[in-house]
Amino acid sequence: DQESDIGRDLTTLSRHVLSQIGTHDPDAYDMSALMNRIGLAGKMVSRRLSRAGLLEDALGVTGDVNVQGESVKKMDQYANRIFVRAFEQSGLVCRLASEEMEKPYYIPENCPIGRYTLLFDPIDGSSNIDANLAVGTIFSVRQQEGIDTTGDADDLLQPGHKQVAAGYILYGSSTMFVYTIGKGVHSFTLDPSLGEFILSQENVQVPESGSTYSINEGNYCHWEENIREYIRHLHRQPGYSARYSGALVADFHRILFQGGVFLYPGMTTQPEGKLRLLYESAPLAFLITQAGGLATTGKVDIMDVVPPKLHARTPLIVGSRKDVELATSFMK
Ligand code: P6P
Repeated sequence: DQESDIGRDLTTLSRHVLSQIGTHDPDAYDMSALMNRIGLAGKMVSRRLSRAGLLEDALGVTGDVNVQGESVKKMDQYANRIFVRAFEQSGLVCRLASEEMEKPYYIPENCPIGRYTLLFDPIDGSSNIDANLAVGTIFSVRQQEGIDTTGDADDLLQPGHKQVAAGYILYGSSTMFVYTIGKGVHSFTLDPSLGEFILSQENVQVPESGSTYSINEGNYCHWEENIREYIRHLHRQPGYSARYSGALVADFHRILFQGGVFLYPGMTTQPEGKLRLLYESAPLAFLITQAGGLATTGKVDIMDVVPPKLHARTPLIVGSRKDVELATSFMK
């Protein structure tokens, strides 16, 4: 009815963050403004993605190779630039660390103690863009604990428990914003007619088990025997389906809402796995933990892992508690 429509459309992202923290807390306005700024950057990325096929310079690669040795997609570079520019005049974020930048980007005028560091993967799964498949942005927020004089961001080499906020934006059939500040997981849907992320579900809880598993079976020949044994075990279970999109955010989002398990394990060719700890696995581990699920390396909780360097990789098993426990039991 009219009243509930009005109530719903007024529950925007920034208002929800304020209500989560409480306006008595001075940090409430900063965190609300920070989330809103991330939302603005996400809306700009979403707008460009929705018209990518019509633009001269949105699809394809730039010709550069990033610090990861991966070819840079034009949208990776565009999205990274949007996040950097969005926070330059914000007064909120002192430093940005991104998959697309070898060193963090500092905004000195924003760097009094107690400001935030934003760690992010601007476009996760960017190889999907040219095929018009879902991609996402993943972000993690940590307290800026001091001025990092060496520029090596050594103060960021701390476990995922130090995160103050985490979330992602999923550019799918709709554009969704999912976040946690440690008080549950909440999802928002972009209403293009309003240009606002409107609350679509509060306190999302991941089902304690699911019927899908998500892993790149093309890597079978590189898996350790324990992973092969686990997957063969799943193949013998009736009713299990494989779902793998090539974009971590899309696979994670399906699991968050429908249950299941995603794995990018260490392999004989790459024992530390492929996914990054600080701005891919740790934020998703914060989210899944808040939603009642689990995220491990196969040995320990992702949130306990201390990265040796900024762009450290980690094996990742994430999803429904029972499914992750079963998978992890094969890793011992
Ligand atoms: P593979 C995308 O490059 C990404 O970082 C994740 O989004 C995705 O889950 C994974 O890598 C896909 O990697 O090796 O299966 O193509």
